[in-house]
Amino acid sequence: MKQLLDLVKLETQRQKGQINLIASENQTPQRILDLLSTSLSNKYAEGYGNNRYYAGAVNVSQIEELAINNAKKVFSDKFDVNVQALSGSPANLAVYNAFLNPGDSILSLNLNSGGHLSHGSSVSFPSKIFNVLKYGLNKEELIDLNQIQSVLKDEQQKGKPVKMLIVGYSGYCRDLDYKELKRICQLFGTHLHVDFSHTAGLVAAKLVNDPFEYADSLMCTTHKTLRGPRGALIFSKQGDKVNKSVFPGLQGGPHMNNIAGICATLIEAQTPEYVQYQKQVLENRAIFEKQFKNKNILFQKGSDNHMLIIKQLTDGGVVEKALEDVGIIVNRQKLQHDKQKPTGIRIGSQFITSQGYDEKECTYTANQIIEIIREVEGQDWGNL
Ligand code: DSN
Repeated sequence: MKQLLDLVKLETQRQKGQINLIASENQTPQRILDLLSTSLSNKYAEGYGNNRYYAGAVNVSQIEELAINNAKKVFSDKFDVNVQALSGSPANLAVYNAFLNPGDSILSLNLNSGGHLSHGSSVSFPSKIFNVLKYGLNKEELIDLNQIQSVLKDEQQKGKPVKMLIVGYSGYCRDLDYKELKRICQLFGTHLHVDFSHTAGLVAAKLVNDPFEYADSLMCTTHKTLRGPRGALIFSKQGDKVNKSVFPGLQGGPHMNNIAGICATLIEAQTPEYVQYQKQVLENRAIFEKQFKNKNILFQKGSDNHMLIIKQLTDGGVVEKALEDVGIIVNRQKLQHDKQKPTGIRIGSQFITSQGYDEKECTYTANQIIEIIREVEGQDWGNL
């Protein structure tokens, strides 16, 4: 036990002592983490509403209802909400299970363009069930709407229309034109599923485009920019279908302690302080962007969210390691034309913003990154 507790202590110290720029993590406030270790963790509550497979679920049922109501207040009251999915990948699987049949075609962003494994990558389970087609980025490094439209058209002409277009990303810095995506989907009768896991906090604070006006279904994880505990929210107009897909389709008992933490996060997301935090996330990203631009660091141009992607490295893995050696934590990122080694690194501003970083610290950190990249790549890198 001592070994275990020491390791937990070390991890807490690591998170405090290092500069964390992993774009998918956040420092969830202690007041919310405290809810994860309450008695709620002890309770089984398979089912929904007042219809549970176990007695004694009266309190946790009300907690779940509170979480659902607050998700509606933060995002949209026009959708049904499921708060039971354990995380992003199972939540996406639940959406596919609800709206697709085995063998159906889906179209999603390829991994090297910033897509996510759970959108049907060849190593994921959905790729065994569905016919997965991919789109990428155009020359301007933007999601290629023409390619999306032409794949949807080709497949329709072949007599096998694409059932679902998945948009959303893990490594992409620009906002999405949901209106145009919906227009394209409507031409081909394609379901538009939006995975806004990365930008959930920014959507909650209304600082990026609102996907709820146009999506048929949506999913977000709760632990990235949203700044909650691990979990996921699924939004749809056919809540019964999604609920059945999550339980009993794919999962057993919901993690009621996490649902309480998610509920607290959603309550906080309605406060001015939370909106200010999300604004600071964007301001801090802009500070990194300005420093990189001034020093000719090569990165995918323009960002509307918390992320930046540095590109044209010889090996993003080597830069990742060199940065870790000085206490800066990032992750290497495969980019569009990468065959073997990833030539990018991805950074995000949301974790350090939770730790109170502003202009001074971000400027200093950006310059440390620039220094390490030049040490690894040679002083002329980016100035060529
Ligand atoms: N692995 C996460 C990310 O880094 O974006 C998404 O699940």
